[in-house]
Amino acid sequence: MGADLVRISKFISLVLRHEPAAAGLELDPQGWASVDALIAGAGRAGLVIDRSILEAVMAANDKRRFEISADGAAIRATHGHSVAVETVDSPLAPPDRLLHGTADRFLASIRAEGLRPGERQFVHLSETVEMARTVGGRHGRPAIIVVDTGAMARDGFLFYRSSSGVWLTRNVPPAYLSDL
Ligand code: HQG
Repeated sequence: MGADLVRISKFISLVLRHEPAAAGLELDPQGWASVDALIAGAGRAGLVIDRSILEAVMAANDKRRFEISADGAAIRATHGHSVAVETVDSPLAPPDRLLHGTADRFLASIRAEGLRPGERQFVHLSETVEMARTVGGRHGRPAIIVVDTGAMARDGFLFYRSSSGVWLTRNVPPAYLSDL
């Protein structure tokens, strides 16, 4: 992705996940915002975008971070929210295990406390080692933790899969964690 598209993608992530007011937007309860309002708000913030640029950002996105509604009028982030919106549908049975990518300096605390969502609404879990390593590498030297999602599901924890393919759950107690 070119530098401009990355800047635009980061701005859209910021407003659709964390700070809609930064673009003068309001999110509906499911996290949707008006595409026209987003384009106008980005312009006021100094980022000139239009629908074709928006489509280029979405196409260049390795992770499908955003989705556009069927009628083309609304856009929302698929994962990563700190604002409380209901972007997930029904809970889904997870695979037997999933992975969490983190930085090695967090491991001691994670083993003691479990995985917490921090600023976000959910703990984010990955299906592949490759994805977990990428997620963890954003924070430092990557480390990968195995989550016994099968046991969690049997114990009543709920899981959701975002349309970006990221698994989401509210928290993971330490008993369900092990090393890769
Ligand atoms: C860590 C990106 C200490 C956790 C990614 C993580 C993802 C703890 C950090 C999505 C802890 C939070 C989310 C504990 C968790 N003690 N550290 N008890 N529990 N942590 O960024 O999962 O590219 O909020 O391991 O790909 O890294 O933006 O979460 O390292 O899907 O589309 O606290 O964001 O997506 O960091 O990333 P984050 P995350 P995008």
